[in-house]
Amino acid sequence: KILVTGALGQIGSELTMKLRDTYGNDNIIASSRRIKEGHEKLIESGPFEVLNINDGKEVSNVVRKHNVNTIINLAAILSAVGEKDPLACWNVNMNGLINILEVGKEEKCQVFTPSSIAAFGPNTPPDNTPQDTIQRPSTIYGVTKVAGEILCDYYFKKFGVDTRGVRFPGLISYETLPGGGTTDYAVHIYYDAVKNKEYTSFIDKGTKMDMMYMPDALDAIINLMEADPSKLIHRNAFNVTAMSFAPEELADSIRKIIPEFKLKYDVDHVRQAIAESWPNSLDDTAAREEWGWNPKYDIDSMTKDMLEKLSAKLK
Ligand code: VAH
Repeated sequence: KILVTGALGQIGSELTMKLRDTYGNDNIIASSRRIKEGHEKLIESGPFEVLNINDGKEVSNVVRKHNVNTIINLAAILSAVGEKDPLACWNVNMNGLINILEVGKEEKCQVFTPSSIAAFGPNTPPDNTPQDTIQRPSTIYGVTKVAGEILCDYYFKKFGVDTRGVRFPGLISYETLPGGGTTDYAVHIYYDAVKNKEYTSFIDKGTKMDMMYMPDALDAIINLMEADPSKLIHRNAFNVTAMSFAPEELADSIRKIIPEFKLKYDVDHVRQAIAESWPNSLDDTAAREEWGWNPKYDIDSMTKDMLEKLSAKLK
């Protein structure tokens, strides 16, 4: 049985439905700190628990109640929101995580926790960033991602908990909006392209960041969790990426379908500074070699699918 925390978030809402399709509705327990409207179909399609991962007893109760043997811990506060409330970010991303790892140890669960390109900082080599390199992030979110990677490796080495993770780039999807990150511009641009044929970006021209379409992100989680552990040299966390672009390159891709699309800029200096502290492109060779990572979507196939799905959704 698989427990998904943060199951109503940008990744969790789609992962839960894909896992239910793959492994059967009753084998996937979705959980969230609170019920949010717009997720009725997910909540009704299988077991759902209101769960605050900062309450270790609650986590243990849910895991034992449902005989959970795999925990996918997606509950987190992201980069931009984290900078507004660093203590809340630390509390959810670290105190919540160690509760998950402690229960994983006690109940012998496999544990997946996503890291992020945010785990790198301004003095990390920015182009083709290596799997193993310096990690001195300059956001509290990034601090929790590096600390989380090291904590997950510790629980593997010290207690044998089967912990695994990937460093996600910006994730683009049309089901659930992202929860306050820096790469969110690459999602909002598509909504505005469909609604207004123009978008004002809070990230500046020329700012390259790694990105990935959600279907590839979901496959990454499932394929890593199903990978043969004897082949894993790394565990927390693998560089994974599918593409890297700056806002004007995304606008070019959109204009192949909406020729009159206009991109404007109104730079948000907080999120611009965060974006500039992150890599321009990642080297994901280790993920490809150790568990067969191989993304399917590039910028144009993602744009085609996003615009089709959003045109239907926003009609
Ligand atoms: C954020 N979407 O912007 C998240 C992610 C790599 C970016 O961690 O904070």
